[in-house]
Amino acid sequence: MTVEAGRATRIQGDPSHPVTQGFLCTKVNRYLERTYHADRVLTPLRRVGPKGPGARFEPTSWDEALEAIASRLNAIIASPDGPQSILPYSYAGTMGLLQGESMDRRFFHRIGASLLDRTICATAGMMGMRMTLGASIGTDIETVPESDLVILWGTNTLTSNPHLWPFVLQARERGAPVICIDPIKTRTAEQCDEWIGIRPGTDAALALGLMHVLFAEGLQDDDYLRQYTLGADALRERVQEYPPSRVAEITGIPAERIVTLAQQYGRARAAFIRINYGLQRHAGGAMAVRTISCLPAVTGHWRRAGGGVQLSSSANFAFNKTALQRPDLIPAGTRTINMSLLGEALTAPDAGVGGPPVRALVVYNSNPAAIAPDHLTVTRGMAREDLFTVVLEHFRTDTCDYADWILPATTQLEHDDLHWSYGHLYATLNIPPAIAPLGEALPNTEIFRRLAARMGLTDPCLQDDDARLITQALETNDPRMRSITLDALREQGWVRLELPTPYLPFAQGGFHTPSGKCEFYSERMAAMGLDPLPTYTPPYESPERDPALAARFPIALISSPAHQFMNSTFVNVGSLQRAAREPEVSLHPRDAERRGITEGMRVTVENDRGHFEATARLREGIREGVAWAPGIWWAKSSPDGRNVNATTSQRLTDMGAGPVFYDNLVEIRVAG
Ligand SMILES: Nc1nc2c(c(=O)[nH]1)N[C@H]1C(S)=C(S)[C@@H](COP(=O)(O)OP(=O)(O)OC[C@H]3O[C@@H](n4cnc5c(=O)[nH]c(N)nc54)[C@H](O)[C@@H]3O)O[C@H]1N2
Ligand SMILES: Nc1nc2c(c(=O)[nH]1)N[C@H]1C(S)=C(S)[C@@H](COP(=O)(O)OP(=O)(O)OC[C@H]3O[C@@H](n4cnc5c(=O)[nH]c(N)nc54)[C@H](O)[C@@H]3O)O[C@H]1N2
Ligand SMILES: [Mo]
Repeated sequence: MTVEAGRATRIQGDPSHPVTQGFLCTKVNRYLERTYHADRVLTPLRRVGPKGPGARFEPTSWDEALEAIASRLNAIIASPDGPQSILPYSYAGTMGLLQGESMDRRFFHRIGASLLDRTICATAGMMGMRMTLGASIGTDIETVPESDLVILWGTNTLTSNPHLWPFVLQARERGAPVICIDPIKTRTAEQCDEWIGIRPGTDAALALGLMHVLFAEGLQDDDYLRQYTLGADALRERVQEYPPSRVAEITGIPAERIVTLAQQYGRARAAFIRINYGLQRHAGGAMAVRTISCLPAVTGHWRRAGGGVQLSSSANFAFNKTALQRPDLIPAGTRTINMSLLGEALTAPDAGVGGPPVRALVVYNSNPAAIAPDHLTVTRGMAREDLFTVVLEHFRTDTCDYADWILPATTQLEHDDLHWSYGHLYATLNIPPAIAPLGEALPNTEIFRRLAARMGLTDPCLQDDDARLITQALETNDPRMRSITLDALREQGWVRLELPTPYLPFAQGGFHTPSGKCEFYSERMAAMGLDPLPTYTPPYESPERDPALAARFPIALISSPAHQFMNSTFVNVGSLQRAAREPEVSLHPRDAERRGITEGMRVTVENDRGHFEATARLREGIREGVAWAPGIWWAKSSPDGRNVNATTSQRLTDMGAGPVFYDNLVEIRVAG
């Protein structure tokens, strides 16, 4: 960061960082444009006039805002509905440990607010991993150059995880083919040696088919299976049900290619599979992740550098979250509300889970009016006159249109933080901040400290400052965290976890499951009433499960990340918005032709839940029957005031209770 006279003038990555190597993604390159944006919220704002699109606000003082919010929350706590009628709502605006999950949690725990189950992104995949490998731990991406086959499976790496790409290129330079499995020929698939255009939501079937061939052709590693896995015989029997011909029918991939892909995989010594969260946003999302994660144990690729599978590295980090979040403050019997069911929580009299209705919503690090599924139900709930809403934000997002109060929050340049990662193995410290807070903005931690004091809460832990929070996060006996000390972090900014190099997590078993083995057969899943073995679960919205629906809405809509945006963040940054053009929906030319749609036409994308307008883009590089609406536009920056989540549902995944954003059938027609 270059700062001149208190103003940040240039942003750069750290060239010495072993993973990022100084490279910043498209969005963060524009972080200064975003930080100094003329639309930043720089004072507390109070709504004047009605809630909803076009809501008007007037500036006010912190004193007035805090007093009003504190007295309203105290009144709700004292009312018959009690503290559980207050719901915090936060997710990925910042994933910093301080500004994302420290003082905020203490505050809500202490007042006895409803707990929020933070499922919106990753819980299905996390459960798939947990049931199979025991935790969200996988291949160290720094070993990927050693890999002899790279499969990018349900991941648009160049967009959503560009820091992996240089490692993939090194593997390719040494001869590893790079294959992309995705219903869409993404910009990543364009750069790969091969694109396999799978039917959405059918990845588990493909993995079962691959295992069928692996066993049939004797390509399994019997020694690894015997020593380090549980249920290999049962798995072997299960995959008998998935011969290539059947898998071809389910996945839309030719049977010969399924056979040759299995042979390629089985003959490789250290194949690397990168899965991302895209393929778990379907009915059987957890099972899909679980089933794919069985592959490297069948072939024993975990033994060698570069081999294995990675969804996330997050469980390698063992910061002291108990100290940070103080779950001991939670009153016994406090209910939990699933953030993916926000629409239901705000519109059902008992918040969908029993207990009082939600009377107050406190949103920070999130833009639920744009990003939560079934957006029209969400905004109908947020529009309730009796709902008291406070939003901590940088900008007047869709969510702010429903706020009673907006509080100005600092950005990453303006506050302290400590970060983990879900791709690599380095912790990062962000102190001191590069610049002073702009205007009257305050860090989330400070806002919750002040609110607690104003509400008369005297617990000392609600006044711990950021330096103390950092110290508390680092107090742990976990051996992996030994290298992560404040001094080391201060010196370099980032430090690798204390793990061997190369780090081969499961070369000799050591899985984090109850049995210590890779669990093809899961006792825990049997206890949950689920199929204990890998299996294929068709999408909710598919001809298999709902033929009548599929006849009316024949197109599977995927709304994965846009290259220029970070979820709904950066949507209002001019240069990025220009590059993303406008809300678009890509479809196959044959699907377009059948509907009289031509390139650039305004179309309506609809189903029974709702509709939104977008500009049609025709591309050969997409499966027929699939459409792609890159996300996540602010509804208010869309021509008809709606975004893709007008069509997505509040159904949940098989495990982890996550959303099924891409399990979404629609029809597309010429607008008007
Ligand atoms: N630029 C950018 N980067 C981001 C984000 C962003 O919004 N913008 N978001 C960040 C966040 S919060 C997350 S969680 C991560 C990961 O976010 P992900 O949602 O995993 O994003 P992608 O890597 O784009 O992976 C989605 C890919 O999976 C494909 N896909 C969808 N359904 C299926 C399926 O059934 N099977 C298969 N095989 N593929 C399928 C989509 O076509 C898409 O190319 O990205 C992070 N990085
Ligand atoms: N249709 C569809 N919907 C999706 C997805 C999809 O692929 N398709 N992806 C889903 C996924 S993976 C995720 S993770 C969620 C993400 O959903 P969210 O977690 O809501 O993420 P954003 O939309 O980026 O909104 C974050 C907000 O936090 C604000 N913010 C950033 N830093 C700070 C801070 O320090 N303090 C405060 N107070 N605010 C801050 C930003 O200005 C921004 O408005 O969306 C989900 N929704
Ligand atoms: Mo996410």
